[in-house]
Amino acid sequence: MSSLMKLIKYGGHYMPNIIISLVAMVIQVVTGFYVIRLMVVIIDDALPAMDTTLLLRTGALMIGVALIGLAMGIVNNFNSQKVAMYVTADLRDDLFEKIQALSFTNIDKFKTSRLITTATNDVQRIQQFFQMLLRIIVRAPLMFGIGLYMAIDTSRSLSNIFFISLPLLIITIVVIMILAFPRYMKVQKTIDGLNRVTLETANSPRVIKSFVTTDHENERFETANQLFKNTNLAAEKISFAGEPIFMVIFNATIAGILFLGAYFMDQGLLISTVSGVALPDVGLLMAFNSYSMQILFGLLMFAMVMIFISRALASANRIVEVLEEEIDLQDCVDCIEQFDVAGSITFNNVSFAYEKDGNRVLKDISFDIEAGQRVGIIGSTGSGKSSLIQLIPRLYDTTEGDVLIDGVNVKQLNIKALRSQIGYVTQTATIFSGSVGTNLMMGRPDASFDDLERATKLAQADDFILTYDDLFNHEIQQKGTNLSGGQKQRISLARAFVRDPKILILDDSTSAVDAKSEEAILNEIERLSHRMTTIVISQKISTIKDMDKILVLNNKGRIDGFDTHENLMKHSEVYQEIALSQVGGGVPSA
Ligand code: DUT
Ligand code: MG
Repeated sequence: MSSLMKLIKYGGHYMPNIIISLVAMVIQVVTGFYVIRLMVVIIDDALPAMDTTLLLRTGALMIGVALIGLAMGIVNNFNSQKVAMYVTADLRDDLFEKIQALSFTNIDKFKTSRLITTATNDVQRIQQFFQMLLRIIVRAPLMFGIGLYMAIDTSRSLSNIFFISLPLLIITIVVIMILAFPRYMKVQKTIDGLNRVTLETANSPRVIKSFVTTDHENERFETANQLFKNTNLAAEKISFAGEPIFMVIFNATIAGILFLGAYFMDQGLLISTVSGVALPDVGLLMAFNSYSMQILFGLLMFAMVMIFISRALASANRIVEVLEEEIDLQDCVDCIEQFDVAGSITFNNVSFAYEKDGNRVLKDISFDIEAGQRVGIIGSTGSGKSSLIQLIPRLYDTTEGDVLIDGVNVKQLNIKALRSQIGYVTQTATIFSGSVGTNLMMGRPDASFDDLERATKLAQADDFILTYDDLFNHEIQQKGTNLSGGQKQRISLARAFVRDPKILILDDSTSAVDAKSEEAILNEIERLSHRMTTIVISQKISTIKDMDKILVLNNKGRIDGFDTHENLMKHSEVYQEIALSQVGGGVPSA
């Protein structure tokens, strides 16, 4: 419940609308009761006495009051919709901001599909909740309270019927709540599953089609879909089952009132005297019946609110969980805000695991890279190369040991300032929809045309970009589907060059580039080496053998050697093995 209260606080910014909405609602409820009173006047006074003037006057008043009620209903509705929309828009903004701030470890924990469900579906539920809340929350207790008071005031003896029907109704509501809540919680979880499959399928249509695993994907989706359907059905069944039970009690109460009323009249009770003639007090019975309806509708609305609350509660918990997730990779409090990286990198006994208490991917890694050095990293797949370099821009924190840049622990450096001086080209080239230019300028938002041109040349991307009629304005489709693998790699390389980084990290970033372009890129890096430190991960010895030093990782996450190509060929078994397997792959004998 506390998580829902936290979200309700979002309404605070829209107090005027909330107040207008609530006041309108109170007026609407009061007009409803006033109409009943007027009806009693017509039945008990105007009709028996054949008083046409009173009849017309009261009738006109009834219409007027009913219209005011209607207008107030519209005002209430409009304002509650507005508040619900605004509140959830704010909520979505906050969620998005938080998701962006989450570290990789946080995201690994939540999973992308879960975050998507929360930012869309869960927020939708909260929107529905707000709409309901402002329309019903005050109306239900008002209708119930005033109705009960008026009914007892009208006839104490008839009111006895409530001793039976109200407890029954309240028990029904409570049972529905208890049964529905855990089920709705489960429904949200199955939506995650559905999103996960959809996301994966939509993300890799080519792999699925070429491996002809469409059937398998369909099956996976079918399973997730069935699970969602069944869980949803189980939850809705509770609401559906509750409704008829509720209606039976509701109708039985009305029937009971009429039956009791007729019985009392038969017994000579409920009689009023008009102009000396004793008549059954039909007006009183009708009024009592109308008040009862208000009481029952009040309860019915309350039951509906409860169902919406139980749904919203599940979503609210999930939203607040994300909003309050402690970002495990925080900027330090007294960190160095402004600094110019020179480019030396030190690892001191670094160990790293992706999950707390998880398997160590890197173990006791120590090495020094001087500013301006070019360092290659090699090791078999899964040896931890990508994991290692992600610790430099502090995308993850070490589990043990420290990473230092220019002798300062990266944890003491302002994250934004640190990352802005590092050019990191990820293993899979990531391209965003937009233009070539917008992609490149992610490297540096204030880059000039010349900067873009220079970076493009360094990355050997000029040969295709400069052939576009619209140059940097050339459109790129989502995920760069209109580019080849090598083109994507070169654009992401250029994006890192635009930044003019002090530390350049290439994670197997030339794997899809032709040999000639790769050589040209490596030559450019060598030419620029006085300006920056470069780390190049590669599976190929030919790519890194001319580097100043090469770091070799074995398949246990430890360093097997950190030396020049020549020395490694003599002393590192792992390196020798890799070299041997690549003979003929462009490696001259050592
Ligand atoms: N790993 C995780 N979670 C991740 C990424 C990797 O658990 O988010 C594991 C997989 C592997 C180990 O860490 O067992 C090292 O992975 P890494 O990607 O660092 O290996 P690599 O040397 O870069 O392999 P490749 O040459 O295939 O890129
Ligand atoms: Mg890798």
